[in-house]
Amino acid sequence: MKDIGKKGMMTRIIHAGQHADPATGAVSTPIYQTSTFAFRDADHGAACFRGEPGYKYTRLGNPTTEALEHNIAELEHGCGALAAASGMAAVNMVYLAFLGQGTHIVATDALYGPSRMILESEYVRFGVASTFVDSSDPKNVAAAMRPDTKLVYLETPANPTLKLTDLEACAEIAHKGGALVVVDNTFASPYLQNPLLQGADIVLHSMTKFINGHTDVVAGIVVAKDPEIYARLRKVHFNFGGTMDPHQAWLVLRGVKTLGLRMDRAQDNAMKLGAYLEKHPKVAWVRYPGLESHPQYALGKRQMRGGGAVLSFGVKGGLEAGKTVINNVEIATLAVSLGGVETLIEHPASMTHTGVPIADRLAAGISDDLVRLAVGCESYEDLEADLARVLEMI
Ligand code: LCS
Repeated sequence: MKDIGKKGMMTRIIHAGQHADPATGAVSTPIYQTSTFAFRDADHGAACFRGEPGYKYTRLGNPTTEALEHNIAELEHGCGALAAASGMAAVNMVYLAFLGQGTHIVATDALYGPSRMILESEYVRFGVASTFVDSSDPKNVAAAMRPDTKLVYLETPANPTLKLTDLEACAEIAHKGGALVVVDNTFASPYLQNPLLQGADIVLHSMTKFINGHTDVVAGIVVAKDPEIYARLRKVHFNFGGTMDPHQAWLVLRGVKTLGLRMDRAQDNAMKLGAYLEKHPKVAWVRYPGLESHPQYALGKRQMRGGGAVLSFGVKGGLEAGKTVINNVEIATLAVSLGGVETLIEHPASMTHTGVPIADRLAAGISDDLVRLAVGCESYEDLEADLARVLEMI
């Protein structure tokens, strides 16, 4: 493997964890589409199962999937990564590895809907208690800590409020209380933020979003900071079985190579659109970490390398007027998800976050009028003209 640890970000994205295929010299990692691997003899099989290097069975490791895991582990500055069938499989890998009867988790209140719902509706059946707080103020995290708190689970920027959480401050609080810090880094991607360098112990992604970037794969990954955490996650992951298929891994590997190019472009579009919307007379409010109007602009500057490519806004006239926007845009597509090359628009209160009880949703800042715009890589003028046209319809 090439030593690219100290190289520039674009070089690292393209080369991290990659090497020409040892069997053929293929530069693009081949898709090892096999469920199992032949052993040379009985002793070789036994050695592989004892933990010596060698592939055994695709759920327990596959060269294509590992090429992706090595890439993301390197980009996130972790010791190892585990690719998962979906972002939710990644979230559950972490919950299952560290939560159980009599344990407690403190989490950001504005999490992606199902990451929160599954704690409230399923893990509670197994004796896991959860407290959701506005983690944008670390004091709220400190106040929620209990002697049985095992995880502090943070999403920053949060979906869809774009609130930021101070990772260093929260990591200090969590570690003092004996808990591990997990960060869902989906919105920033490793291109813009590296939580493991800011005190986190585990970072995870829905790779369905920016890492893959082409709206054609559902996938997730978990990266561990140290080998002990990695070993615990690995054991749970391999036995619960939410692992990644080699073909899926290959698609994501192809997507990640352009992460920096796509992110630069989408972020530039998002910044310009945010500034445009902020000045528009029909727009009530805009939330985007790259704008000075964001209440945590200074924190974003410190902890991220850019504001990302998702923004939320409300129009004057509330939900009904917002629906006029959502229903009439032509370049932006009305669809959930984000992080692809195409711009998507959605209404979290009735779509991605509909399962969160109304009072909790409102308390987390996910208002009825919130429209989420996941900005893509189109020509900026077309995106602005599209919004300008529909805003005139209100
Ligand atoms: N974490 C975050 C921050 C997410 O936004 C999502 C999906 C997940 C985890 C789960 O990942 P998945 O299993 O879907 O790969 N977010 C979605 C969204 O905002 N719209 O549609 C899906």
